[in-house]
Amino acid sequence: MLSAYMQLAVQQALRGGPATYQNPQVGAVLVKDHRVISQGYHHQFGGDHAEVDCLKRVSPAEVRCATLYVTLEPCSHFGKTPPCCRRVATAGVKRVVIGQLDPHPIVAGRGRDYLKAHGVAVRVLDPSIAIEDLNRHYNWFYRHQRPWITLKTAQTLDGKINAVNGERSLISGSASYADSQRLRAQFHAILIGERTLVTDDPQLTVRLQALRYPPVRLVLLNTSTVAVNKRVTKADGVATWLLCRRPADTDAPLDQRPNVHVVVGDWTPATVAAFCQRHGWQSLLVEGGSHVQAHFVQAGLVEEWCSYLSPQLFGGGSLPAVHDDQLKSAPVQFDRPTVRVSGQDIRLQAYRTGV
Ligand code: AOF
Ligand code: ZN
Repeated sequence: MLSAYMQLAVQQALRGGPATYQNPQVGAVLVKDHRVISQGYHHQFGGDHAEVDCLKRVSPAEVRCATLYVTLEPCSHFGKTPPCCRRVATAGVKRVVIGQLDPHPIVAGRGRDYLKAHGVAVRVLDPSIAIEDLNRHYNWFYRHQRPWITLKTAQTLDGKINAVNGERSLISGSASYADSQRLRAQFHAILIGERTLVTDDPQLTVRLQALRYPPVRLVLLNTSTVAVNKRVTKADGVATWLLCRRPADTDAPLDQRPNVHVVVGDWTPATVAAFCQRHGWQSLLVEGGSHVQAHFVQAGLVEEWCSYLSPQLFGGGSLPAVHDDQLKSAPVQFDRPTVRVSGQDIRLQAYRTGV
């Protein structure tokens, strides 16, 4: 169980939300004589870190001999801001309770060590305490050197994603639409394949909230030609990367669109993950279709499953959410399911066993 103070720090951290982008969500609470004297959080990428936000709200005299509860190890590097561990130690904080160590190689225990070396009492919470959920994607990215990958489907009870092969079908309802928009907002990148591009012509944008760092759009294609008239390549200010297996005869129509990038390569789930890693995209939401989903599952590169199940059946002829021809028998197990009603639909979410 988290202490009440650490729970408060977590609440603070959550206020940062997607605005912290590639930085973690971090919250801090300063306590003296059993009283909370300040709270703060990391508001946005490039902004003050949580400790600084918290410390700047109280007088230097008050800070002396206080205890700081911070959800993440104070940083030890000169980045966009000076190191927090130094700021905390020089402010005279007596004790620091740390929610989790920072897996970023630039910190990785150095913040804790600095504090200890400068006479601050430090306690790091046991990793089994669920504080790590706060920055699941960030933690995964730095521990595994690849993005956290979630597979999302909107499907019928018989596992279908469209009624007629090659035609777009409306499957989930408005509550699930809103929910999937919130899901998208948590990711750095969204991926679809060519068939989904052609059948659905999706925008792949987050439209229900304003985001400073909207997820980039990735599309797996044979050549870029098919994307020229699609909505993902419109100049809407969101970056789109067309991951093509072959060069097109010409990319001229796309050259005029500054947000569109064409990259020809040998694209597999592993090379897509490596591409995301190189760009610092810590999380990838795979949104279809049937073949792309199957390839990612088969490759063992799906950490999380999220399905909106519409209580209807489409029956024969149509494509399943995950194309079974591509799957060897029982390739992946998921567990820890969460199920809830989402308007007319059922939302099912689970994690790959062992994640
Ligand atoms: C903290 N408190 O609130 C955050 C931390 O680019 P910079 O300079 O902002 O540094 C980003 C790194 O600093 C980030 O990857 C993580 O290691 C740490 N973030 N640290 O003590 C904070 N946001
Ligand atoms: Zn910091």
